Amino acid sequence: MAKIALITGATSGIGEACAKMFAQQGYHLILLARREHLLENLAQDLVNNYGVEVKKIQADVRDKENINYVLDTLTATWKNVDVLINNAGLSQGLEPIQNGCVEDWDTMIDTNVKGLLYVSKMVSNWMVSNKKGHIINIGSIAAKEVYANGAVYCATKHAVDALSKGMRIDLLPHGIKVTAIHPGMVETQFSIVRFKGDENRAKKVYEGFDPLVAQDIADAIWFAVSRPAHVNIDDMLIMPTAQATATQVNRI
Ligand code: NDP
Ligand code: 8X3
Repeated sequence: MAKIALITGATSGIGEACAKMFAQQGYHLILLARREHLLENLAQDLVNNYGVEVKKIQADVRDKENINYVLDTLTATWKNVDVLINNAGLSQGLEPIQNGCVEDWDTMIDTNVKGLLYVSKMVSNWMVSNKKGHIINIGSIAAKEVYANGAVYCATKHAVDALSKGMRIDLLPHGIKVTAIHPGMVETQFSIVRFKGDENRAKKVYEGFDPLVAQDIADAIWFAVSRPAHVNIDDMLIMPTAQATATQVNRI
């Protein structure tokens, strides 16, 4: 029977690259995100090109009741999830703490921390019952370092780092793997979202060097998932060659 991966934030960037990678490997997929037309297009593409089954869930990870409902009402077959990729996340704004927008803080904390928890609670219970599973949490270099004007985003990713360690301890008796993947700068829609649609400002973030691309992160995730049963990759920090720290980038 084919394995199943549930990917949050599957409609662009790292999540979309993971969906394609896992489909190539023959996984059936549960794809969760808010933008329905992108989910629909991606699902069609994966079904047509890889012959896998795809369950689309149009949902916002911040909506606790709805997340519980849409996941709980999946059939027993779809609840047989082998791999959960907690990828849905975002940054909003880039300001010093005293000028920060409280609504942006709520959005980041509710999505990156609470949303990840809501999905993880449901799926980890299935994994415990099924006596198998692998949870991949997408952290960031911002989980390891703090940079100017990014305190709240960095705090949410530090939380993902702590949650990954805690999940690994709590799920240890159940044989469930937990891996944290921490990328440096990846050119996706991330900066467009951070700068609220200002594409010119977003483009400048990646000028003068080769940033990571989403496929680089999907490759790393697949490496972690494809290790033998007795091996777990706890934590991986993946940077562009031209990036030494969160803020030091060798631009030409
Ligand atoms: P993108 O903006 O390209 O993708 C983000 C994805 O998350 C989209 O599919 C979006 O879908 C989904 N998403 C956002 N909010 C929600 C929500 N409330 N509910 C459900 N889905 C949501 O960015 P990336 O691919 O770069 O980001 C993926 C992850 O990687 C994030 O956790 C990010 O913090 C992390 N990361 C990114 C780095 C980078 O430099 N790009 C570096 C390090 C980590 P939709 O809008 O359809 O809901
Ligand atoms: C996203 C990348 O550079 O803003 O986690 O920390 S960065």
